[in-house]
Amino acid sequence: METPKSHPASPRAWAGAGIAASLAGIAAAHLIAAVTEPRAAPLSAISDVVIAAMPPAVTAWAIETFGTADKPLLLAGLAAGLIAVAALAGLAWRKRPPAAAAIIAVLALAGAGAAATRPGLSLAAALPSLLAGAIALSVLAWWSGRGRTATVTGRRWFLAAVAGVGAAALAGSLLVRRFGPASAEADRDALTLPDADVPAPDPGAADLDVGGLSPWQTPNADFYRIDTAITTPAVDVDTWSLTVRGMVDTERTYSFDDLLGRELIERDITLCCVSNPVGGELVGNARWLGVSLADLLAESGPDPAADQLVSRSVDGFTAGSPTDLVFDGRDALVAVGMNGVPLPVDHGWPARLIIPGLYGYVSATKWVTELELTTFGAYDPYWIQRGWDGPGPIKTASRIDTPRSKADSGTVTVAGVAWAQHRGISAVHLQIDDGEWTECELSEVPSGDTWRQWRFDWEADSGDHSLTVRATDGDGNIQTSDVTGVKPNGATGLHSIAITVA
Ligand SMILES: Nc1nc2c(c(=O)[nH]1)N[C@H]1C(S)=C(S)[C@@H](COP(=O)(O)O)O[C@H]1N2
Ligand SMILES: [Mo]
Repeated sequence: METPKSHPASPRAWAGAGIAASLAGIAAAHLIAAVTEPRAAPLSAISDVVIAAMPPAVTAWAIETFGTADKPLLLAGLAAGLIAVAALAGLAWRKRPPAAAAIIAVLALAGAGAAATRPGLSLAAALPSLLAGAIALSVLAWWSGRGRTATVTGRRWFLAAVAGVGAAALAGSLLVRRFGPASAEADRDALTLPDADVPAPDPGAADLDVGGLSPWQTPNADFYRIDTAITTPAVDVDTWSLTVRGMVDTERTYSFDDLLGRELIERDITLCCVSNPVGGELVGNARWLGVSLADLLAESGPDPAADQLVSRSVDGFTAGSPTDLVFDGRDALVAVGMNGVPLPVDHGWPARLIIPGLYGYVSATKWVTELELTTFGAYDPYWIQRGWDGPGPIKTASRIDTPRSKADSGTVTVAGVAWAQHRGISAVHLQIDDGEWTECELSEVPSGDTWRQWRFDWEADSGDHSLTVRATDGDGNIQTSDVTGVKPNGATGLHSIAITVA
């Protein structure tokens, strides 16, 4: 028998083989994860570990620089790094197969370890990454063995087939994520929410009729999202539960049906993010349906010395809220509905907290599964560990929605929204160029817990102008013009736009 010749493929083809092998493995893993546990997908699990381990300064920089594009960028960066390492592994296999196999094994184990150690995931979460490694190794083994005697065309076909299977698996995983059997979406679709026992008060004329102005009620599809997790949890509502524990007389656990069986309260409440820049969009107003958080906690007999309520999500996120605010009579809710439908999966299905007057990072835990009564001294929640301040009042804010940058001379309706949740908005003023502050018309609102629309009819002369808005909260305090960044407790400063009138 003839001894096999040295492998005829070019180094570039070897690198290509490494990339194709790894992509096929990862794509298959993402498909398996999509039908079983999306958070176990290797790229998702590794991203979550990177996010969790990121130094606070880097996290703050990423939020300031990229806003909510930070996560897609992280994923793209990881994917690029992976392609580079996969190409290297392919090249290395040419001369030293064991070393190359070791590189792939280390990557697979990293993904497996990351997935298995995610909060709420089990050892089984390691399987997709291990499968990815096995596929990549098998492809490279074929390439270096049988591929040696194959024709150039044969090898090309092989790589094309591997890449094709990988692309199909990747497309499949995206489709499954969107439409698939992921039971969370199906369970959610199957649920009809009971009617509210305590309906929301009539908001009155909450919408001023101005084109380009944010609607008073933000549609769910347009509602901003902030998640520390790269892949949002798909919670099984049948096994989900909410436990009240810590400094209480009796620990209690509630099923989803327990919540639906309680008195359901409907309230319009505006939620905003502490990392919303001046004039930013990380704020929205929704009609939430839920049970009273205070009543639920009271059933467990909380120790009055517990000054912090720590809420935990199935994904490991935690928030700490002051118990004196939870119990002061405001409409703090464990919400199950949003704008007339069950809580969307991305907004916390099956249940989340909403506490009017607090920023989301210290109150609005999505996919909430545990409520621990404790003290501020005893525990620092997620963002506090990363250098953000403990809960403080929401800063009075106002935003110009329309016009954007151009207008025709004549009457131009300037309009926007203003918010200072729980204190409410008592006035909004607009300044044109360096002129006087003039008072704007305000919409009606049902309570101080929602944002408020404002409008002003401006007789605009052609030329360049600047418009600046300023709100006054329900306590009579005027929004500060001092400029501060979002970290550590929310941005301040006035929203101003430059406009050219033709
Ligand atoms: N589990 C979980 N809950 C969370 C977060 C998160 O990252 N994970 N982000 C919080 C922050 S910072 C905000 S501003 C709100 C945003 O809620 P939304 O995504 O429904 O708009 O959710 C809060 N609850
Ligand atoms: Mo936030």
